[in-house]
Amino acid sequence: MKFVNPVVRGFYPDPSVCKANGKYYLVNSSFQYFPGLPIFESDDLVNWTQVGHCLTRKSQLDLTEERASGGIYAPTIRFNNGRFYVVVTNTSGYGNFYVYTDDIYGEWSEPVKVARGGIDPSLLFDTDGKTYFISNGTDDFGEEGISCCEIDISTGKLLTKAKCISKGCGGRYLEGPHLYKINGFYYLMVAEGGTEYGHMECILRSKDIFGPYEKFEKNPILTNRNLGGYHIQGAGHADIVEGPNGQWYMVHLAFRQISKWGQFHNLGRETFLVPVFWTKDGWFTVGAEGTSRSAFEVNDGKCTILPEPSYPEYKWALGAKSACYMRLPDYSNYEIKNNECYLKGTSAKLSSKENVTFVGMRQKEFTGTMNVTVDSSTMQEGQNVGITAYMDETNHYDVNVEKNSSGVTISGNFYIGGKCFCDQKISCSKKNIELQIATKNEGYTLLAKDDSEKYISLGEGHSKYLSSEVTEGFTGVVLALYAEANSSGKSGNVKFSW
Ligand code: 6LW
Repeated sequence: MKFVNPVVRGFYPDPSVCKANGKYYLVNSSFQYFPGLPIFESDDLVNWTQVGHCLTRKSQLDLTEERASGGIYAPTIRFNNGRFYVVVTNTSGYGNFYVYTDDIYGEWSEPVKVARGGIDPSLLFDTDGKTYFISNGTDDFGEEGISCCEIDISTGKLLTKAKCISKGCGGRYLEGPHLYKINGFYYLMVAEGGTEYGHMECILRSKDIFGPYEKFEKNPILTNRNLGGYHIQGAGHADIVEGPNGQWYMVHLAFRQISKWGQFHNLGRETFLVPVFWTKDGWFTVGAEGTSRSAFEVNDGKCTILPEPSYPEYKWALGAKSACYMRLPDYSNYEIKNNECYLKGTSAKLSSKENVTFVGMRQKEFTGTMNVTVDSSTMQEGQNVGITAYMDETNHYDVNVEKNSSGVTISGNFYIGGKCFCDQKISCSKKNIELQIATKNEGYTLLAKDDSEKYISLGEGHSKYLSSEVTEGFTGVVLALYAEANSSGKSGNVKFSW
């Protein structure tokens, strides 16, 4: 099998994978975006199609006023007795819970709460019918590490005290634990080192679920931290599964730097794939000597690093399943059709923690364009709408259209650290206003057509100011449409097309 990484591109972090009915299912974290927890399906672990989301209703997920990178953290997906389970933490107070479904293409259950702390929960359905819940954090005796307890999967009730089963392998930020039972051993896989440049994945095992766990002498089994001048960094937070033809694979998160030496990433953490190789004594190693690469060939239990692939151009087009909204959207403000949509603005602003009218897609590649036309005749005077390369509420680059009595004013607004920089504004009296965001590895250019039908640059902004290294947090850039109401709270049903 030959493949190119990332296998799921753009901000799709914290991957977890399971096998069911001959197919593979993947879930990612989603933070302040709605719906929560995107779900993908694949036949081969390489080509993934989104089938839906787990959290699609307010009763499952209320992200009102949620800060950027708050909300829904790392999930785990498992399949047991014909039922899919996804367990996750809502960090905005609700804590750990799981949802389940018997139909992966349908709706998921209401949340079932698990009264345990920590983040990054995972489930193990043991061969004797018991279900174990693990997460990082403190156990019932005050000990820090990975804690484990038995739960009743029909109610979420705790059946035993939670006990610390491991303190990991010495790295900071012990997280992302998963337990597997394979050939009589309990394997505990954990991420350590933090989700930045020191990230890694380690493995331990025991004959008893509550330990003691023995560490593999070749830990970490995955890290890219020693690859200088290599653009894929931050590899860790992984899950393993037996792939087609009995070859095992690991999905993990990593990020692509904006360049070989530019230690910034604005596309967020993405989903990567590496092969897993079992050793004779029942441990395993992964990837190319424990590293993740942009292209692999896996053959006969060995892997070869393939030459660096060229990354495709990204052409923005809003897709129904991959569309992401902000916090808790009021869907009555949105009407999305094939190549157009109608958005109604409210008093909520883009640069706030409110439920602004906003719909977008993750930026999946460094280079590409987003071309959108706004019908100014559908706007109310004084209202602002536009397109944005959005990292969080204080860091985003927008082509903003404000309607006035004689037409519109279009400006290139660069919000960095909550301050707005605007280099260029143009006036336009046309009905159809054409806007563009052009992206390259190192920068974004904001453009619009003036009355002479030429694209005018409204300024350039560096990608690094929209990177996680600068803005902090766990998300990546989302390329979106937005609409705000005017100061009297009025908005048209503003038509956008692309
Ligand atoms: C995730 C955890 C982490 O739950 O970041 O730094 C959190 N590591 O594993 C959000 O992705």
